Amino acid sequence: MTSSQKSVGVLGVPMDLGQQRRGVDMGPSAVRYAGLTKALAGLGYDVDDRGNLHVPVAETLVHDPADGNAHNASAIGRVCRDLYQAMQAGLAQHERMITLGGDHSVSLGSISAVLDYHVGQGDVGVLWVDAHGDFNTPETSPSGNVHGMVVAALMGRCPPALTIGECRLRPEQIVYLGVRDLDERERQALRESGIFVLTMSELDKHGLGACVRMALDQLRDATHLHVSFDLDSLDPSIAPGVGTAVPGGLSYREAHLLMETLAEDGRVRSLDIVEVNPILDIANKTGGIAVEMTASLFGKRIL
Ligand SMILES: [Mn+2]
Repeated sequence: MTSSQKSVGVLGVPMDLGQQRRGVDMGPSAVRYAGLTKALAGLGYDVDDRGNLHVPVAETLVHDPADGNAHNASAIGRVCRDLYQAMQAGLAQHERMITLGGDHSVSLGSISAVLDYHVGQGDVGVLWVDAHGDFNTPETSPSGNVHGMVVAALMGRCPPALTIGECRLRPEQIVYLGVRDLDERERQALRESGIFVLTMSELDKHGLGACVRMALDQLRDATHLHVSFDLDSLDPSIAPGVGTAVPGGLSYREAHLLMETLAEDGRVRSLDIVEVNPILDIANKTGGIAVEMTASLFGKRIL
C-alpha cells in the first residue's frame, strides 16, 4: 500500500453463537452480495477482502458447563481472539477496517483489537449504534445471549472467556445512539455506568444532527473512532432483516445523515456491520442498506 492510496480491509465473521435465532451467520455473504467491494472501490478504495474467519457450527458445539449463563462464551471467545489477531494485522496494513458479522458478539474481537492497537498512539472512541444496550452480564441477562453482553464485556465486567486483550473500554470512551429497548437490570447498570446514552427519545427531542454533534463532542479527544453499527438501530421498515427487530428506529435519512456527519468528522477508521439476518430479510434489503451506509460513512456524497 502506498501512502497516497486509500485502502480498506474486510474481515467476515459468520458468528451466530451469541444469540438464538439462526441466520446472522449469513450476514457477511448478504453484505458482500449487496456489493460492498464495488461500492468501496467506486469511492477510490483499494479493497482487501480477507474472507471469513472460522466459526464453529452451532449444532456441532459441545455445551461447555463453564459457560454458565453466557451461552457459548468459550466458543465465542475463541473466535473473537482470532478476530483480535486478524484485526490488529489489518489495522497495521490498512487505513480502515470493516468487520462483517455475524451477531454483535464479534465486536468483542474487533474493538479489543482497536483498543490494544492504539496503546501509546492516541485515544479510541466508540460509537455504539444500536436499538439495544448490549450491557448485560451473565448475572443480569434474562436470555444468557452473549450478543447482549458485549459492551459490559469490553469494560471487563464479564468472565475471562469474554475478556480479550489488555485494554478495557472506559465509560467515557463510548457513546450509544438509537437505544430504545433495555432489560430492567441492564437499564439500571447503564444508568449507573456514567456512559453517555442518546436514546431514541433524545433523537426525537433534539434531532439527529444535534445528537451526532453531542456524541462527537463527547469523543473529542479520540484520534481513532470505531463505529459499531447494529442494523437493528434502523427502523424495521427499512431494515427488516435483523436478529432482534424493535419498532421506532432511525429513518433512512437519519441514518444517512449520521454516516455523512461521521464522514465529515474524518476520524472513523473502523466499522462493525452486525446482526444482518438474510433469512428474515426481504430480497436482501438490509444487506443493501448496510452497503449504502458504509459508502456514506466512507465518503460517498450527494454533491
Ligand atoms: Mn447490538
